Amino acid sequence: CVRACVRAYLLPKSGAEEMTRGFLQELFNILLSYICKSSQRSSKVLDFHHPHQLKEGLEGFNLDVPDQPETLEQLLVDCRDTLKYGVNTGHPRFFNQLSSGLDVIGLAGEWLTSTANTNMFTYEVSPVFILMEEALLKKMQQIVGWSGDEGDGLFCPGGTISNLYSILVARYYFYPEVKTRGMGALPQLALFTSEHSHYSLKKSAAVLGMGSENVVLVKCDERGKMIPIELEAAIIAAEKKGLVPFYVNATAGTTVYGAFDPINAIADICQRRTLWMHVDAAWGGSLLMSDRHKMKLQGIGRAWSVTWNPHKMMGVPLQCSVILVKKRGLLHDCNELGATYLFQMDKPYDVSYDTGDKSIQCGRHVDVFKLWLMWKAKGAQGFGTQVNKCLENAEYLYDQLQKRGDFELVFQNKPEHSNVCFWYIPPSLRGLTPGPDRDTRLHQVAPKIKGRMLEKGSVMIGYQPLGPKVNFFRCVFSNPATQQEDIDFLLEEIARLGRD
Ligand code: ABU
Repeated sequence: CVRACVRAYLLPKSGAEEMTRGFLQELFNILLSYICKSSQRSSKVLDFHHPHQLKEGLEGFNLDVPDQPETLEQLLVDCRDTLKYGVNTGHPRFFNQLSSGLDVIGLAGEWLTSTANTNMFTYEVSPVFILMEEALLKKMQQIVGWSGDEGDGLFCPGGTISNLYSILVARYYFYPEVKTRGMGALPQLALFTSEHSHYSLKKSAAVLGMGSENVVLVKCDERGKMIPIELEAAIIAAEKKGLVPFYVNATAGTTVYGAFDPINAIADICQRRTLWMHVDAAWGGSLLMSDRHKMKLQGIGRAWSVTWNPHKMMGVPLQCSVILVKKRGLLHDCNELGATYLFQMDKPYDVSYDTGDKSIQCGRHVDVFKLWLMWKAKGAQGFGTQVNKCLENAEYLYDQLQKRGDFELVFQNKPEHSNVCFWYIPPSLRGLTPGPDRDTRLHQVAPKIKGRMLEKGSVMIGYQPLGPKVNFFRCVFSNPATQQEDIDFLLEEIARLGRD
């Protein structure tokens, strides 16, 4: 029926149930075959094309939108092509990003969320999801180590926005007048974060009108951890320049090295100086689910706010990020504007459940349900097992790299998170004396291999330079489908693609 119908009608047109069922069934078959293929090692991670090739319309895949409606059959072809030319981030050999994998329960949650198609601003339109958000936030606050009478939070569109919230509420906590009078009423503020921390801290300071240059990047040790005495020195130096320090971010799981800042030592400094203490655990927060690894975040309960992204190692479909704020009511007071068309105070229920005014958004996507459903399916224990598996994979890769003569580790220490950073040394560079000439040539190796990797589509891993270190690969594990055979394949494939 779907094939025969041109300009077919779907629900809500009356009598269109059959047509709707047929269309969605066909779509479901496309999705199901993609899902089944996505974990098969024989399938490619990606079928790469340059932007101009995709724009030219490969095999009739047309990115332009028409004036006249197309057939349902064509829409299904478009859906198939969209998946075909995309990247299979659920593939066990996709190591490119901190978020990967394809969790079937999470996916079911996302489907239900879209079907419900509602908005998180008020209890009246999202009664169940609002209460789920409350329950999950409470659970996560408890895991962080906050007591039952403290803690607030929100699900946010990504870790950058969660970090932005932390700065927003910190500034409001010390200077509530900023809400009405703006930055002109405030002294020149300074924020502190490590040189390995995520760029969202600087971006947020720029967005909030505080200036990215007023984010002081504190020196790290060789392993990428913030050095507490350098923090103290940086605070004193900023004060001498006339700036007013108010906020410190400690990173639990840096993006490239996967390093954990010494949270307790940083918290001591913040406590002594009455500075807002945030922990960006966007990447490392998942380790709190593992009895084996949670001690790496020791002291996180002392933070005044925490970012935690379940869409990373907990495998929740994008996006699922949380900002937790210890002081209750602060998010609301900071952001509340009381739009009377939404947040009427005389509604027939407890309006404290209209949580929308805690947010800087008006419309807010339901990100909680997929996490809630996955938590039901796995239990906290299941997430812990998942995290342990990812970290075992990282240790396995680290061990293999140590054994091989054609790779070099960027730093020698065992991985603390699932990040493993390394160079591939092609035959022509082996035995060369370290120095600028070797560095210049080594810098070109990872991008060259990456180019060949994309063309072949067999595996995907990212690279970057960092400080004085020339381009190196960063492998990260967050997909529970990845096995040791995939790690062996990765190294062999890099060696194959990296031949001079
Ligand atoms: N900080 C967002 C994720 C970055 C990454 O996947 O590499």
